[in-house]
Amino acid sequence: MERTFAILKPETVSRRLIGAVVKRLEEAGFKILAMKLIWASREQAEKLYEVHRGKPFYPELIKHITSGPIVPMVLEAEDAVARLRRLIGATDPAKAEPGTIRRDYGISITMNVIHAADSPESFEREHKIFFKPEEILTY
Ligand code: FUP
Repeated sequence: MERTFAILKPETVSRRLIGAVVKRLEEAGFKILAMKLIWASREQAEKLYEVHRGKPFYPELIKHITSGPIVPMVLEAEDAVARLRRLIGATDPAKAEPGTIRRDYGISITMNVIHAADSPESFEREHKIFFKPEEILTY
């Protein structure tokens, strides 16, 4: 079993789509090992998006992810990283495959519903920004 990391973004929480998206994740076979509602600090946001620092869209990215509560989560499934990336679809909702979460609920490239780790290494780095080891439940 593999683990991955996801974040339901502020527009997903404010549009009351937490349940709809979590339902899609559960129906796809992902097991939730950790999940909470938090308001990310600027420090957490800058760590999460450190690879994008200096890019033209970086300020907007930081502003958006800290604009309201978010739901970070640790998920488990066979081949979890790749499977979640397929399930959410391309970064730009307009270019995402029909039936993907971003295609169905996305508003724009910044407001694209959900963040997901793009590799096992990203999972390792990213989930630690939001969770202590004891918050990840084994069951
Ligand atoms: P993804 O892994 O699919 O979330 O995409 P990236 O890591 O490439 O981008 C991270 C976030 O940056 C995206 F959620 C949206 C934002 N972004 C832009 O706003 N403009 C771009 O051109 C690329 C990314």
